[in-house]
Amino acid sequence: MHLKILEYPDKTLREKSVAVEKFDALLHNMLDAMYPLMIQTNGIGLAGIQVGITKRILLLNIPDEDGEQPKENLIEMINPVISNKKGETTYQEGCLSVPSFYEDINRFESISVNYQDRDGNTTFLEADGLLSIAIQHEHDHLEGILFIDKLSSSRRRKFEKEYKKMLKEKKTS
Ligand code: Y12
Ligand code: CO
Repeated sequence: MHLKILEYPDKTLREKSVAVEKFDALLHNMLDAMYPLMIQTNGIGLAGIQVGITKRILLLNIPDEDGEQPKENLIEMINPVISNKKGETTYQEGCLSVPSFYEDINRFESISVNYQDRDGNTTFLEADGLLSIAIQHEHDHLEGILFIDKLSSSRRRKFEKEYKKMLKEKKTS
């Protein structure tokens, strides 16, 4: 399965992803194809919609203390539901679908997540720190929300200007 990361302002990124009902070989193939793409592009999180798959699936692989991302640390979440949102934290976020742009974003500090694994088994996770931020960022993708939507209107205008310029330069280079 050949996948490509969709980049803003691709309209597909605005679609709402649908719940997974079949935990079959097709789902496994999609997850297996997303993982190497996330690692090759230096990602730590990737949602299905970012590669044009409108299903409620996401991958997370938070770097360890040595900056490594061993595959055993990979978390696959199917149909995640976030609850128990507590506290507030700010982190400079980036997104593979919004290349070369990083901005401070406010999120909940800690969350709980109910989700299914690739075989449909129900799982529960309590998260804080970078994992909590990454889950919230990726979960937003499932709703068609990008981190740039959370910017103040003045920061958003600045972003749109800079991003347009970057796309223009990319085109002519
Ligand atoms: C904290 C904040 C945000 C997340 C969501 C997951 N975000 C990413 O995985 C972002 C990856 C990223 C990688 C880049 O590097 C390359 O594309 C090679 C990058 O650099 C450029 O676009 C030039 C930007 C973002 C989780 C936790
Ligand atoms: Co993203």
